Amino acid sequence: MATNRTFTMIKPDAVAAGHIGGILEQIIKSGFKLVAMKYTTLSPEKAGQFYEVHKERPFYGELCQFMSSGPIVAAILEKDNAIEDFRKLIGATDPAKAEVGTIRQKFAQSISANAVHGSDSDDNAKIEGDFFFSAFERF
Ligand code: YYY
Ligand code: MG
Repeated sequence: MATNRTFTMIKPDAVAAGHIGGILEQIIKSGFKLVAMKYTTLSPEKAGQFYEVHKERPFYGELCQFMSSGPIVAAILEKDNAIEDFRKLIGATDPAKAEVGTIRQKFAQSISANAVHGSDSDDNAKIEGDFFFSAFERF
């Protein structure tokens, strides 16, 4: 069954570049409601667990190192058609290929330092939200 929630992170590159406010503003103005949010860090081990599905891919080591290089913002978001609409809002993985006006086109630096995460399915949104938030930390 399709749910109306997705999970996002503002990644270390965008936090370091001062884009938390700009990115959250665009997310909220696009109709997403905050269900849960925290400013936190990922250890390399935690990043490795979060991105376990990518462990055979060549960029996995670099990805885990990057994701643990500085603070992040993790959040659960709610909107009708959340997964698809949020993927559209953030744009392609590679910001050079992202549509004009998308969050990655505006705020990302490269395919690896690409400003934001967005879940790719309802199942993963649930798994990823549960990775960061306990039941009493969300609405
Ligand atoms: O879902 P999305 O973040 O758009 O891309 P994925 O294919 O799931 O890859 C996860 C993450 O890995 C991506 O956001 C940046 C990094 N990455 C990379 O560093 N180099 C690649 N060629 C592909 C992905
Ligand atoms: Mg993905």
